[in-house]
Amino acid sequence: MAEFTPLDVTCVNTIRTLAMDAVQKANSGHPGAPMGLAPVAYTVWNRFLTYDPAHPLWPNRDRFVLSNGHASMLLYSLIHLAGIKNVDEHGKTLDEPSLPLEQLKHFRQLNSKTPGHPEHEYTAGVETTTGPLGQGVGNAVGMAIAQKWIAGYYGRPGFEGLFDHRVYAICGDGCMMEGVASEAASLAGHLKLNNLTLIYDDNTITIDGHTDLAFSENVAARFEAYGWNVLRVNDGNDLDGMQKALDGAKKSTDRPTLIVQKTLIGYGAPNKQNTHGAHGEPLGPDEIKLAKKAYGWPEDSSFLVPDGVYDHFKAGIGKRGGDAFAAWTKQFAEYKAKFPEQAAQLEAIERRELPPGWDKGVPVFPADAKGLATRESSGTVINALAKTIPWIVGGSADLNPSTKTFMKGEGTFTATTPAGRNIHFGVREHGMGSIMNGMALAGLRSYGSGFMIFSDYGRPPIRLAAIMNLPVFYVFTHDSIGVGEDGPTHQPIEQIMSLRAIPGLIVLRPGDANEVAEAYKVAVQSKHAPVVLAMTRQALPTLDRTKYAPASGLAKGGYALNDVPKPDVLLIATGSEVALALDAGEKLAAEGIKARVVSLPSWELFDKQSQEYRDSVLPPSVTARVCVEMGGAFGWERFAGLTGAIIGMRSFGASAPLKDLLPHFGFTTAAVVAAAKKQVGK
Ligand SMILES: Cc1ncc(C[n+]2csc(CCOP(=O)(O)OP(=O)(O)O)c2C)c(N)n1
Ligand SMILES: [Mg+2]
Repeated sequence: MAEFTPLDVTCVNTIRTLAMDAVQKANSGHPGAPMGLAPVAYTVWNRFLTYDPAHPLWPNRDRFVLSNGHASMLLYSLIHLAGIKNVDEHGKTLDEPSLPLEQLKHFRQLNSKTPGHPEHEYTAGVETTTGPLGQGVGNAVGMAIAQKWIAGYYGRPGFEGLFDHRVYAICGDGCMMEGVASEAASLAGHLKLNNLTLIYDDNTITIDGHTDLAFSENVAARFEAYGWNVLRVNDGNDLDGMQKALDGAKKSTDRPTLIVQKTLIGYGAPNKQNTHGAHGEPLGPDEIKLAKKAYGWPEDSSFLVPDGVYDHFKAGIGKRGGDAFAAWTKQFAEYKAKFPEQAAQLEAIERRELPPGWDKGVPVFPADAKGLATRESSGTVINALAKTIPWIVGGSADLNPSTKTFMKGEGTFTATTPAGRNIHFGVREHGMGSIMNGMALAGLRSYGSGFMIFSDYGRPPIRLAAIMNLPVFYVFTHDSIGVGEDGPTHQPIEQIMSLRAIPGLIVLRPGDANEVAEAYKVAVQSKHAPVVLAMTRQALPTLDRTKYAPASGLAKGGYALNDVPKPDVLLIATGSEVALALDAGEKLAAEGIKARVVSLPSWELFDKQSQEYRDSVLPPSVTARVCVEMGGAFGWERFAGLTGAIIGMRSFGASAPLKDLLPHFGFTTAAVVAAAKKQVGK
């Protein structure tokens, strides 16, 4: 092993001082963790990470995840020193640095490329958006799963080197306390993801003070119990020890590795190191001077990168990554010649495109008054798409028999069958979402399913998928009090509306089997937005589309189902309530009241249409309106207006057969008819 030299230590101290100086200049941020973690992060980057700074989106690059995102200056310093190139919004690499020194000087400022917490797609070199503690651990597990799957599915003898990257992640005490990290780590151990190395910054300090205030478990023993290979480095400056541990991680054949890395938060700052005072505020000019003195650094310097540092990164990560990229490019050309179809698919994955003919198997469902649950038609559609889009990979949080999202004949992803496309996430909604994000960051069309009520258990990664513009999709079934006997704990009320409140997330609540098919088309064609598909437990009629407008109207978010040019009243419904509204519309027609029935499966897609289109569907002059959705009424004022009626839920549900719940909570044709008549003054 190559000896560490004083230049290596200079590189480490450059990372430390850049972090200190940037936080001080911004007068905001977290200097302590970067100062403690600089040696191990440096060792990972300059000695292990196979990453070509000139090609930041190279698919076989090793991934580096900073789960303790508050330590963002650690990552920004590394991106700067490694000379990672910038990437434009189309994924084209530019001949300019991602983070010139100037950007470090604008840490945390408006429009700088160095926001408070790392933001994926915003700063080249940032693999995932972190800050909500624990998420990075889940993302890293997802990336490790994606690597295994891609190698399993696309790997061919002699071409193993095309798909052999590793995932490195750093996390802190906070991540280790968060449940999401435990969920993901438990699954990672079960799946024997030996391509994953997690470095735990065991500095025993969090915001409130010493971890003994709230955290006294043996983390190493916990991870051993999860089935991880656990290694320890007891000194935060022991570069040789780090190198040994990281080598050990690479040698693990059947387990992911946790390196329990002891560090001192704020290392070198004499009055603040090893205290929570170093966590989340600038050190102050005096303390910075003292720390620089301790490093043997010019005390009055600021943003100093000593001679030789850039070159040392060039000779380390730059050379290793550049050579690997060149070898990979050559080998990929050979692969492409031998396996053109697979190579084309891999290229489509990178561009988030779909294969030709992806929609040819999507079924059209015949009209059927008895109909079927949308979770059932959903199962049919996802299975059709699974045949044409091989990189749809996902599963449920232990609810396959209920959510119907198992892809038949596509195998199960396990340590020994890594080409399997069904993932058993276990009862881990939060971990599932975080893992899905990691998989999507690697280009896979990841999905997860569960009960709508438990979307709350996995909400943080849904929000992060929206922040990162990741096209994951969720299939949340049992989407209303239609759940029936399971009662209020299982009946979603506010969930659908609260998902609509997440910016950028597309929520779709299809009203019959053909709207389900159209909803899936939207979901898989989405390139930059996550999608939630809300599906019923109970059967819904499949509408006769010779009588009503085609289901393709779903893509516009909302459309008129019946042809009523000058309506007296608008009946606006989603999902299972569309049939109810149509029924009410017919009763009203018999009484001479012209009701236009509008299916509004997606507020977000409807919002994207022109004012003209929206007004044509919901004419502003028609203020007599009834909105019907078997979810929380809160928010429907937006379409009902000040005087319209809202038939929704204003309490929790109840445990009873659905046939009794519907009249009890007012979801009947008679109730809709009565509300509409009141609206038109009859
Ligand atoms: C889910 C979540 N909860 C709370 C926070 C606020 N927060 C940021 S850092 C931190 C303490 C983290 O401690 P640790 O990971 O040990 O970081 P260190 O102090 O060692 O840098 C907290 C509570 C957060 N970012 N995410
Ligand atoms: Mg800590």
